[in-house]
Amino acid sequence: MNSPHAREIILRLFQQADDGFVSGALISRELGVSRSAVWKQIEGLRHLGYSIQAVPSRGYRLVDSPDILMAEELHAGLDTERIGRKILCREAVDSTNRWAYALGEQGGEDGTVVIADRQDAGKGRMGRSWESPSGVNLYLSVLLRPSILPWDAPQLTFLSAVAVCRAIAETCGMMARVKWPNDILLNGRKVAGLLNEMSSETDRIRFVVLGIGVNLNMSAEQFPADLRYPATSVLLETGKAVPRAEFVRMLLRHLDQLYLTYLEHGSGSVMAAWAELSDLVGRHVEVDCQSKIVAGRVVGFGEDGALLLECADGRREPILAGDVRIVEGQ
Ligand code: BT5
Repeated sequence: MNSPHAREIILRLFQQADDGFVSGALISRELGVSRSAVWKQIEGLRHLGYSIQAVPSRGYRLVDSPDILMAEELHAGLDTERIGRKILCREAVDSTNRWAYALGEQGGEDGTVVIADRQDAGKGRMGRSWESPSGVNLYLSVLLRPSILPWDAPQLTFLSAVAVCRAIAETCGMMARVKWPNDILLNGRKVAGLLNEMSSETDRIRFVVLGIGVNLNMSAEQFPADLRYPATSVLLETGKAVPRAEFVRMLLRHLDQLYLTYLEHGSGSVMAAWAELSDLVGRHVEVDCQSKIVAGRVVGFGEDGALLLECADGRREPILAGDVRIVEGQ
């Protein structure tokens, strides 16, 4: 048995142990290897930073886990149906979206999740970049192959947004808000960004990549000075560090549930959950659509995810993409 698979089994046994102890005999039975091979696997886990106590006649006990993102550990506690059946983790990549896109082109399966500890060229929208230091945050992309039409793909951004807000709420009890189309704000500051990319033919999606970046434990000094909007991390808002592996599992569970609902019942309930997390309705905004700036009052969101604006002349304009700025004092 290869080491990653053996480690996944051992970590799962630790999670299932009532009193925390797992006997060497049980591990050796589950892995189908000798007791000395079990000891080697335990040493391998210790080498990765796991603190494991060995007590004669009781077995092994997991005392502490390192804050690393390792596919085996993520898998060990995951019970999702579609998302995360396959998880790949790397220490550093240019961009997890680029990695997932390449997997998509090579025929990678629906629900594959890729995660990096650090990105050297993390991507934002419209050629912008995403600051991605190591050891503190989450940079994750999901490869999906939904049978939906290409023009419905923007709806998937709302799905990731709701999943991120739910995972943050579950982690720290604070309700994050969404800012159309792809920002997640905590106490009014950007804590996460989403970037979806798609490969399609005229009326068929080949695959979609959902890119999710969440600032979990980033310190104030790690943010660049020239950010477009005020930014923050969960740690900065709550004073408490977030165990990253636990956060990933929560996020994947929410994504999975929302994705299954979306595939079965369409975008309605996802859009409704998203709209509840938004505080834009009724606000006066200016939207920079690159080719033009449109000003108006937000009256709602279309089924396709468009922002619906009522302009000064009473005309209603749906906007599919752009940067929103709230105009104060109106
Ligand atoms: C986004 O773009 O918000 C989408 C970010 C998506 C990042 C994820 S990480 C995993 C996956 N793989 C990738 O390569 N990307 C995705 P946008 O709305 O364009 O915001 C980018 C702007 O936010 C930048 O120009 C900065 O001003 C600011 N920014 C950069 N890094 C940030 C950070 N870590 N936290 C908050 N703001 C940041």
